[in-house]
Amino acid sequence: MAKKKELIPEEASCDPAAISLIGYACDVGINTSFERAKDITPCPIGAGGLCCRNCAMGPCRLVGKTDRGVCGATRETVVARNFVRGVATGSAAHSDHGRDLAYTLLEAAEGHAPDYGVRDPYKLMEVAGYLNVDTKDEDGERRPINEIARDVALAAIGEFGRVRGELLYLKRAPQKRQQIWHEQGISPRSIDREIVDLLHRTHIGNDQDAEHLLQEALRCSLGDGWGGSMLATDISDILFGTPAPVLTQANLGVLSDDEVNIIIHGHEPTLSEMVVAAALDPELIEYAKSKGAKGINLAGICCTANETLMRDGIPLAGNFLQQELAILTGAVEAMVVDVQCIMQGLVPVADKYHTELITTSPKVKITGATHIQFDESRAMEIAREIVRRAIDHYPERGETRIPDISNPMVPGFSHEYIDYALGGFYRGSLRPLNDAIMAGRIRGVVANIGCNNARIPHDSLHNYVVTELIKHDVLVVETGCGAIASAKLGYMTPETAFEIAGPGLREVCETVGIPPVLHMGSCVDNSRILTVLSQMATEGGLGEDIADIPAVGLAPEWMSEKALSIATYCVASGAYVIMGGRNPVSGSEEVTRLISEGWEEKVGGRLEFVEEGEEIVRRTLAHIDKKRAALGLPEYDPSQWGKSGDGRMPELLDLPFEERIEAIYGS
Ligand code: SF4
Ligand code: MSK
Repeated sequence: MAKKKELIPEEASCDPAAISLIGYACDVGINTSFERAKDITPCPIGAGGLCCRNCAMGPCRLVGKTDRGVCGATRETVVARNFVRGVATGSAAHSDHGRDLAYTLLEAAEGHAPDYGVRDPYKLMEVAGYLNVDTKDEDGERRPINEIARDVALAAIGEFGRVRGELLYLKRAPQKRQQIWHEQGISPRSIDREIVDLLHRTHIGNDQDAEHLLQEALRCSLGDGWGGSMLATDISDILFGTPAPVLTQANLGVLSDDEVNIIIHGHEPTLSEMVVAAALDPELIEYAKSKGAKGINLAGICCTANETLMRDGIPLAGNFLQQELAILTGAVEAMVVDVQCIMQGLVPVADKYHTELITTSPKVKITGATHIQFDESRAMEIAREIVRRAIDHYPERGETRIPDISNPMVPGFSHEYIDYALGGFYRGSLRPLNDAIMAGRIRGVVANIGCNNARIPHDSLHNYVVTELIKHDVLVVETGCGAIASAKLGYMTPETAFEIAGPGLREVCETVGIPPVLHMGSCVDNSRILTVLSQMATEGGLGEDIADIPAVGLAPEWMSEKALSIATYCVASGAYVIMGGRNPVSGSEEVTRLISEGWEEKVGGRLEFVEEGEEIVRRTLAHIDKKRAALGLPEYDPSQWGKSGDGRMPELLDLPFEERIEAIYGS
């Protein structure tokens, strides 16, 4: 019998906190996703998209001489159908998240959810404008906030099942982009309709033309990016506040040895914001003390973490592949989860400790976990109950092994804050960013987003590409688990710019006081990136469309179907997107061509799958330089920059006067 492969922690992750706990799990024989990824060999047929199980005559595995399924479906059709099903599911997940937030706003506005309210009235007014909601009455007087909030919520909910026309938010895109969508016939008619339409097409006996299937995937994904996700972001800001920078910490070292630790995990901020409030309740803090703890400590995993991090500074415990590891510290009293990216593997790990895994969404139950269903009308009461349960577990805590590893970070770069940082309160603008790109101080912009994937050493590709890009003067904006990887690496403080960033990027970061890697939020907040790109395109100097900007989207460690939807709507918005890991359409050269060259001809963006980090960086920089050249911008030349800026002061002050002048102005 073949000897079982051994899991080497240093090969499974490049995060020292994760490595120490993977090693511990191996020592004590606790099964984690790292171990399972080693033990399960992915099916190569399914991995390339060549296995169809869309009807009971299959599954049909189109390999070797088999080039058609029982129904006659070709490889192209099967591969495309599998891909677009992923896009539809990802789009549904994001968009349903947005719908739930719209219902929370409605409940709050109508007085049925007394623990919620409008925390950012300015954002409410802005969103009212996009959704054609009047903010003034017939006499020109401002309508009551709750009335506006109710109408905004109803208008948002209406976008999911819009009866005629197209999504209202599409008009937030540059004119040229809207025109391309109209010409291609891919402007989404409603959010739900495009998801249903796309799924319908994949049923046996429907759309059997790969290009046609992929065309509807573009439309469906736009309903996510410029619909469900954008609404989720906007309504979260209205309810919980628009993010602005805060100082906090990232990695498992944020767990506390002498406080009750509660981890919030998933994606929706609705309950977690209440848990944040409950954890500050003096009565509950006293209760924790009565059980021998010094207090209550909250930390987050995945995108619920990103939501509460940006608004409240709640520290990050880690990203997707660290969820089981957090429990392995032995220091977590409760892990409270809502929706998406929650591993069923948490249950057997939690069973080995005193940790209670609590599911809260009506959509998510996990066998073996406690279910406390969330209800907006009793939000605070439920949050308090959860915190109390966590406190009750504290006396059961045994030995702990919290890695003493965390890094400071500054998250909270909403597009509103970036405007403010660059232009001030009265003249908020992206002009300085456009100018820096036009001058070549910033070579271009990369959005590095997406998950971890147990098939790729944890965080390794995120860390590699981000390091290389900022070294080459590329400003990086991030969301999701990619953002958490950079935060753990310490790249999300302005000081990093002094150490790693290229000379031009460093000068810009020093002047504005921002890190070279900006945390822009959770998975749904990729819509913030779309907003920034649209503003850059309309600001002037970088063309007139998102496709003209020297920018690239990356998801080097993607794993979820939401990532497929994000990638597709970024492409449909004009971006070049590179995803790491295996190509899920590798089973068909034609489909691989259709999503790259084919989509580029139609919408200006293209999607490629590239496994090696070096090649991802090479293609990214080549694309940025190509776009710079097309705009007639000067060639990237780092030797021009770095002669100013605070970062050089210590070095310059050490030089004799003449040499200092020469260093600054040249000889
Ligand atoms: Fe096979 Fe066609 Fe059924 Fe797919 S739809 S399982 S290819 S018979
Ligand atoms: S949580 S979708 S693993 S980014 Fe948004 Fe992370 Fe990917 Fe989930």
